Amino acid sequence: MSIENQEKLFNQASQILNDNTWDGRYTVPSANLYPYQWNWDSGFVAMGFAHFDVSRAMRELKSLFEGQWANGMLPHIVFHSKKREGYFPGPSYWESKKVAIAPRHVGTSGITQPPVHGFILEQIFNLHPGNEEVKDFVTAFYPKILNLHRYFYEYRDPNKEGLAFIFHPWASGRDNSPLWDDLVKTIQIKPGDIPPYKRYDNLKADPSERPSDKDYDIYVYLMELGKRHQYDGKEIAKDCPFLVQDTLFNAMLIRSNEALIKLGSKLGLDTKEVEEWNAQSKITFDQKLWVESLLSYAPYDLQNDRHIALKEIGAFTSLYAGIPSDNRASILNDYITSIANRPDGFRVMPSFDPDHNIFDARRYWKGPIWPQMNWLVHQGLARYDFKETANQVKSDFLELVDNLGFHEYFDPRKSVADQLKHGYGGNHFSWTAAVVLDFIA
Ligand code: 2M8
Repeated sequence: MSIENQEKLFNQASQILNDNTWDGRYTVPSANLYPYQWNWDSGFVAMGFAHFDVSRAMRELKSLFEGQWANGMLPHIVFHSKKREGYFPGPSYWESKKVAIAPRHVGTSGITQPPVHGFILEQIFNLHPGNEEVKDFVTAFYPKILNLHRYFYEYRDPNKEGLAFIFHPWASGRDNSPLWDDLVKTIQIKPGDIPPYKRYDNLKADPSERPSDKDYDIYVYLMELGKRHQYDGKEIAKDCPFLVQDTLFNAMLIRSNEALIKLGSKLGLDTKEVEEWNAQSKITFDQKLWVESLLSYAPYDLQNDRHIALKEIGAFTSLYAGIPSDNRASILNDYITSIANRPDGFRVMPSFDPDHNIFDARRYWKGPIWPQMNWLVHQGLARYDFKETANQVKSDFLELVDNLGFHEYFDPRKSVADQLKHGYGGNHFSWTAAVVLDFIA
């Protein structure tokens, strides 16, 4: 890509992040579709800001952690705005203020999202060597992330294996991924189990690119279950039908642990606890989640005691966390290369197995390319020195944004995407902008 083009994308991306910032304090993923502050979106946003306005980067994380609960849990949405912005479930749905350990001054959701904040903090720190303000910020912020990780090991790991469970598909960040299809089919919703509710997402984005109404019923069912247990992980573990040790979620935890260890040793902080967590987590992830017949890692369904053996993008983020041996890493790299070389012309990296009959190139987490996932996969491939594949993952993404705009997700089929001339879901999307900023900085 030419220097002029890179400059153009950099300027557009920074403009999007500035435009999506509300009250100068927090950035919404998309002003229309997601009008509050989201957990892992804001992690990527902070990394994007760190390239041109590090004060905003730090402010973004501070605002997000205003929503942190007393037990360390970081909710997936922080509702700084009390207005009903046309999003379901909005601030009043969760009833977080009825929970004694939730913040008093701001409403939040009761579920969490992939813990990216440790390595985001490391990115910000590394981008600003010698900046005393950044150093002070990182030192002050470190215990908040440590508390978050402690929460996962204490409340979300009933067998003390070193892997955290999630109890809602939204917590995986990959809402309607085919990973969850079979498991959610086991949940029978009876009349009266869920309250009436109204979706807005499928009015604002093309419904064929969004989760189905059936998916939403399950989301509400599981939120109701969480609410009944005051979102207490230990209680939820006892009777929730959806209890999953997810690949992406735990890879993010492990990579963020590693970041805390590295930052802690640079800043003279105590890293003993996080080192112990991480040593166990890395081993359990590699041993328990690898499925030889799939030649990949797969999430583990704790209630039914089985792997969810499907080829899906979360597994590939294990590379960024340094989990696989060189041999397993090569297997993962070969798979990505095979998709890039398909005769029917695919950009990498689709979020789900294109050869599976559930694959859907348009529908949300059932196949499209997602910006932040390409960033994570790129980092992992680079870590293992798979330079060519890493470059492909990066250039395919930048080409999509350059040709089609800053969308939420994209069609991986070259012929379709190039003819369509647009991406899917929301536009002027924050994490798309953030990833562009980091890739071309
Ligand atoms: C999507 O999820 C939200 C619920 O959290 C939704 O569909 O309403 C997911 O892509 C999630 O990973 C993302 O954080 C969120 C905001 O971009 O949107």
